Amino acid sequence: MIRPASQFPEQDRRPLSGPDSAVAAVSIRMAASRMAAVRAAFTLVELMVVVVIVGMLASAVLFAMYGLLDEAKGDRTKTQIARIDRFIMDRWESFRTRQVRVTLAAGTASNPQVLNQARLNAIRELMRLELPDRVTDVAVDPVSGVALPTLARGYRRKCFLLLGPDPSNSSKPNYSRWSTSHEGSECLFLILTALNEDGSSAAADSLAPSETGDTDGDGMLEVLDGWGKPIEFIRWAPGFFSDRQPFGIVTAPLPNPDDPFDPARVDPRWKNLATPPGYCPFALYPLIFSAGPDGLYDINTGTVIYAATTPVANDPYAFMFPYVAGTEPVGVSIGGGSADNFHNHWVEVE
Ligand SMILES: [Ca+2]
Ligand SMILES: [Ca+2]
Ligand SMILES: [Ca+2]
Repeated sequence: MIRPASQFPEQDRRPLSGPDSAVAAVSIRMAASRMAAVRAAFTLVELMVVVVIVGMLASAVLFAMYGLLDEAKGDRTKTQIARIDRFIMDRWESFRTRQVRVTLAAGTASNPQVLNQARLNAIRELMRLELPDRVTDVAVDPVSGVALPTLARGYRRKCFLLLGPDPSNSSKPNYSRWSTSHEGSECLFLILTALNEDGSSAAADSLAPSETGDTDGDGMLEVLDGWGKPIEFIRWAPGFFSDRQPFGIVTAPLPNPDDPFDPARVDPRWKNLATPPGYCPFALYPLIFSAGPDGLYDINTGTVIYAATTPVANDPYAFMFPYVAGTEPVGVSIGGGSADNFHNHWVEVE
């Protein structure tokens, strides 16, 4: 219990004076000084703790924001790929029922086998020309006897606008300016921005300005993912194993699905299954892929010139088997960087 000052004895309430008061003053100053020193040290520690905590919080927030940003880029890329996949697959499906006019060489017997082979060759050539994935698919004329299709003529006109005329042939685009880096994405841009016969654009309306750019500076535009890297395109990727192409190399006709464009099984490999390196021509689906968060593709896009492949021109399975160093099949993974890629063989179409 605290007593009021009036309850203390008289001598206790008298003010200090003389030597007593000087000693008391010094004691009070020393105590205050000690208190101040203690207080100063405490403030510094406090400050350091606060700095550390703020630093940790800032890192955590930045890390979380970076993760969210990366996730948003991934989501945008998946949506883009799903959208492009729908467009490309519609066109791909149309080749099943595509009418083609084939011209047999003089003196060739016209039997079903020959006609089916001629039709398959023509369909594959039209796929190369209308779904190009490399410079030579656009630049090299048909070799199977089909006429250059309207879409391919449109691609060449756009190349002419973007690349200018060839110095040695002013009616042709200057393909020497078109670098092979990101050529799949550059072809994808041509496909998506092609005009239909009625003048409407095919898929360009759904491409935002931020989705296109020329990252390699060759004049040809690419389709860009959420990270600003080109989304690549491979029309035939026999080396790519996925949900859509699960079996890869097989030497028995089943259970993998056949090439849907060759129902009569006229591809030369069907005659040679028992003899290595025989294998079944299996269904191939266009591959549309982003490098993903790590920016690495690690997918072999090859150096195939399809108009000159064997055993037949425009062979979708070029270099498939046996594997030869330097000519691995198109679509095969060539490094761990392919693991985080986004692509249309697994992306859920929403
Ligand atoms: Ca290029
Ligand atoms: Ca380019
Ligand atoms: Ca990657």
